Amino acid sequence: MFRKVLVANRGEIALRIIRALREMGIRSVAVHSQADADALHVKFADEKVCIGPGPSSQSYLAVPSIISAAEITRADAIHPGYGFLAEDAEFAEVCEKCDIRWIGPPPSAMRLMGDKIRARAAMEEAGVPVLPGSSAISSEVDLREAAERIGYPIILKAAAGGGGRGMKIVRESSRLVDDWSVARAEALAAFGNPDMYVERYCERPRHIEVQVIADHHGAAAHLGERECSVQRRHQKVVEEAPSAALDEDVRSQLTDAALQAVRSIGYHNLGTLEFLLDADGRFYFMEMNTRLQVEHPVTEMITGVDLVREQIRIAAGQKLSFGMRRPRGHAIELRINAEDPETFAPWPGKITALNIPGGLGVRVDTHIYEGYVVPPHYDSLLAKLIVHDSSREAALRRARRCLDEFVIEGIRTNLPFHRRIIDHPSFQSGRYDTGFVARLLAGE
Ligand code: MV4
Repeated sequence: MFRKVLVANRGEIALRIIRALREMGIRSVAVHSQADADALHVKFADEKVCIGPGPSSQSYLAVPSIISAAEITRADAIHPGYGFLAEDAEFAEVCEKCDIRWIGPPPSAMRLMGDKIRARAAMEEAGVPVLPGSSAISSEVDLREAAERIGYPIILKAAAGGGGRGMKIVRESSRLVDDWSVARAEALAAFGNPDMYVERYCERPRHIEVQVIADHHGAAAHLGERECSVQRRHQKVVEEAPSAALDEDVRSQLTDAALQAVRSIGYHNLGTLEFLLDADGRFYFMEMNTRLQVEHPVTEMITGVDLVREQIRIAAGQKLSFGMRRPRGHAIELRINAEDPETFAPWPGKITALNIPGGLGVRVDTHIYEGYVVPPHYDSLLAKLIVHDSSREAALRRARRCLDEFVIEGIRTNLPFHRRIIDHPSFQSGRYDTGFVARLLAGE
């Protein structure tokens, strides 16, 4: 097992990883920007290294500074968390070349899933359902042929896109070529890669993802699904497990497909397969995230598996510590952000008063404290409130109770927005899709 691990991240997830390391008897190294000198992840790590100024480009994304910090502190491995360098295959390779173990999947798998066209082909190869679509479109003739074959509406997607970036819906053939040109130019500007492909557009889908994990000894497992349809502009706001939209039959088809995918691409460590679920209950592969996800605690709450500990064990060459798990009860996660609850504008500043909810079945993953100053340089996630209870109804009541107890003063937060979501009849009933938040905001 590793003696010392460097955590290449900040905020709640850095703290989450440092906690796992401490429980495993592994020393932790925090890296931090000048803006994060007073951050909790720095306080709770065994060692700390300042790696640069506030902006992430000069700190949490600065590969040479992070590698130097690992070498100076003689860390055996790096855990990247989520965001920043977590899906950077090149960084993973640099780590391994410097004899620092990468706590994540093989760089080859990261690269495969980073190219949405190759990922789609690999899934089709593995027998995982994908929507009718194309490979890379290289000419107007290609484009027309694909669109006619698939039928409208279609969606144009960037090979280098993902997470909702670089997409365009086309509803009629008269818009096709113009939209493609614009999308292509946008993809080139945003990702340095103009490659596009086409899929049939699925209206009002649900976003359901499957947590998978595999060790280097041939063991692979899924840990059930997470329902992530409550999103605003491709940012998840609420996640829950299990999904209210799946019966046992579709659930087992979905998890079987995810597991089959993992085995077929030679994947190791933790990953998530994202699927669209259409109104008829059919599911289709969307993309695979080759990292620990923000919403991983939802799965931890219903399975009892410490996913970060498993990641570390797997990277150190150990076996999965569990067999297949029957999920228990229901978990809901609310992402609490420093933002205006009406306009969603980021709202950095000093937290002057704080009350964090607690009690049975309540978990709050956060790095904030009274007096903490939320810096302007990073994403607005302040805390994740995760509740667990025996049923969805009971978990909803617990979430509502915790929202009543949660007090954050001095800055604006989306706590009021969460109360609107939790109280909404569509959310209460479990019958919602990826258009739910937009309709809520439109007053429908
Ligand atoms: C789609 C789709 C409908 N049809 N693909 C958005 C994020 C990226 N992972 C892919 N996304 C979508 N792909 C086809 N063929 C609808 C979306 C989509 C979406 C997906 C999940 C969650 C929220 C969403 C919001 C808008 C669009």
